[in-house]
Amino acid sequence: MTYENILFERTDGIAVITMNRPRALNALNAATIGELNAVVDAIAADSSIRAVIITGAGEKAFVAGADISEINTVTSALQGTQLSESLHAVFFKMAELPQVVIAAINGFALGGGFELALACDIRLASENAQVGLPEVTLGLVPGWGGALRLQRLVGTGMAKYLVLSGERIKAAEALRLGLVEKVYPAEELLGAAHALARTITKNAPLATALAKRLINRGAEMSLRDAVAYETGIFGQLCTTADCKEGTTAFLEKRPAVWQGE
Ligand code: DAK
Repeated sequence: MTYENILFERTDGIAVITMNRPRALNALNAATIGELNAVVDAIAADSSIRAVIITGAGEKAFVAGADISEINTVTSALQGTQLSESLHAVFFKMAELPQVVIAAINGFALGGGFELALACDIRLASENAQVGLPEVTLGLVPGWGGALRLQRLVGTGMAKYLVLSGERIKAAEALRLGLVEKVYPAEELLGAAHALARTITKNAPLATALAKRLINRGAEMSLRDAVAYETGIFGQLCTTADCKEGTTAFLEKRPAVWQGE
């Protein structure tokens, strides 16, 4: 399947989603959101894909936000609500994927673009990247979960600082604040994302899928409930063929061969 605003490639178990509207710095219009939804569905249905990388076409932007010319035409609260819900649904589907989703932020990730990166599991950035939530400069609040994911990622004070100021944060500062996990020279970013994807996919597939789910669900629970949830997952993994294989391979001083069972 080909898409108008997204490039979607699969190689050696790693899928790369490239947001591809460079004339608008890859801004998210309704058509692109529909395509992203279809791509995420395709990934969910393809167990040969073990990891996902999301990046932006061109050298300037990951995604420069929602398409401002489209937002400008929204005339009713219902239309705005539907626009909001459309991407919420995609982001929750991404969270439910067993595959890790890595954002390779190769330039501006602003507004909806930063919200997309925040909905990914891990954020890597190029040295020229800039992130921010400038919605208040347009008379809006982040409408795709950005303020709330940011609050969970870096705390209430920093979330308020970033959302209320609308300030753009350069990569080095974003790293210091915990908005991104690693920063690389621009020409090394995609290679680093692939290397991280390969590192993760060398590990036991059920364990990595359930580790992602544990951290995602655990973030929504009290610590007491979260550790009870962890105990269930841990017990479940102890009975898998992969746990037997992983521990046996260690004792036999050989690499493990995973079955995903
Ligand atoms: N939408 C549409 N076009 C955009 C765009 C965007 N977000 N960002 C850039 N472009 C277009 C520019 O208009 C320009 O088009 P032409 O003039 O060449 O036709 C082209 O991309 C190149 O951009 P610039 O010429 O501006 O490039 P510069 O290097 O000078 O500046 C920049 C780069 C990223 C600093 C600048 O383009 C910029 O400030 N862009 C806008 C950033 C921004 O404010 N993004 C939107 C954040 S608000 C909602 C849910 C969510 C949202 C809204 C509603 N509902 C549920 C209703 C989310 C809102 C947001 O994302």
